[in-house]
Amino acid sequence: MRVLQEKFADLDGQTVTAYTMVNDNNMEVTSINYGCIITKILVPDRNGVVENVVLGFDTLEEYQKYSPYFGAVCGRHAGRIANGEITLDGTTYHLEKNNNGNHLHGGLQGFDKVVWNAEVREETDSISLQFTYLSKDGEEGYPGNLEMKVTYKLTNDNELEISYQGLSDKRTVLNVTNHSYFNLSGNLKSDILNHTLTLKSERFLELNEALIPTGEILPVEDSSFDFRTGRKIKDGTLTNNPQNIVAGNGYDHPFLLVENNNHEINLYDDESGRGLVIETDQPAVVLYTGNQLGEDLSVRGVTSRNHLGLCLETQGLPDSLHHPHFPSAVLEKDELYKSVTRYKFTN
Ligand code: FUC
Repeated sequence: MRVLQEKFADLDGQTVTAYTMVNDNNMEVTSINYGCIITKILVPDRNGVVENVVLGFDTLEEYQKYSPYFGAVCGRHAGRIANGEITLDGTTYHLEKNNNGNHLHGGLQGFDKVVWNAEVREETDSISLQFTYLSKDGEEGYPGNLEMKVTYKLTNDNELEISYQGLSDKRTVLNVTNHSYFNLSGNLKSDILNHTLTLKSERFLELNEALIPTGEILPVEDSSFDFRTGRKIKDGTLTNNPQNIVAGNGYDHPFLLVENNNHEINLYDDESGRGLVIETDQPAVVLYTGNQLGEDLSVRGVTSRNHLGLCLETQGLPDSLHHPHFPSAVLEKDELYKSVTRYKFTN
């Protein structure tokens, strides 16, 4: 196993480096210390052909100007917060409103748009990259100096493990995720509509027109949201279920997981034979099927289009401070936030 390092860009006197972790099966994960962005994941198909299975760019400018959070770590709070307002202990904090009057994915300059420190760690059975970042009190409106640590670890089982840690000197909120857009066809040969998703989830959050949770938790039974025995993503584009329509023809919904760390999220592409099993300790996964990708981006030479990639964002429930019956995103002063999600690729 090895790690290759290459200069990716210069940014305000800082160097952005691309780190490529390579395992003994020639699986590769490349990430940069800007936004902890995963720019590439190369994995074999059923015939051993190694290709890229995530959406990404080759230049920093594209990530800065156009990226819909490709591969990035989102925080401090992934997902939307209505009106960008949170109230903690009687004080209302006004967060950056960067999405139609609401707060999304940490604001204008969230974790996805800052330079992190990076350190390479080589162990016997794995290699890892450890990214650290100090988010200052008041950044994007959030209270507390927050010390963040994100670790990407690659093993010889073709598993990428992402672990998050956070520690704040004030009571605050924290809900982080990775926003990779997967496309298992390899090098974007097809879109993701024929991918099959199996999810251990019985309930999902209803969204309003602004894609903010209404507070209602709906059963998946007898609907295009029932992925329990496997369902193609295209089902969500062929139905007139109002929740698929509100999402822009597809899915953009948090699903509550009934199990953790037990093959709860399973994505499969029959054409290439590639599979992805995601296990997490988080209560939910947001399935976003790239409904807003549009046709304005060139993704390594491929013109973007809706449903070119899909995100499986393991996290807590969005907007939980406005819905007391949701698990809370509050992080107590000096309490260590810890979370792990593992992505295992099969072929
Ligand atoms: C996802 C979605 C959004 C948004 C964005 C790029 O997480 O929830 O609707 O478009 O990412």
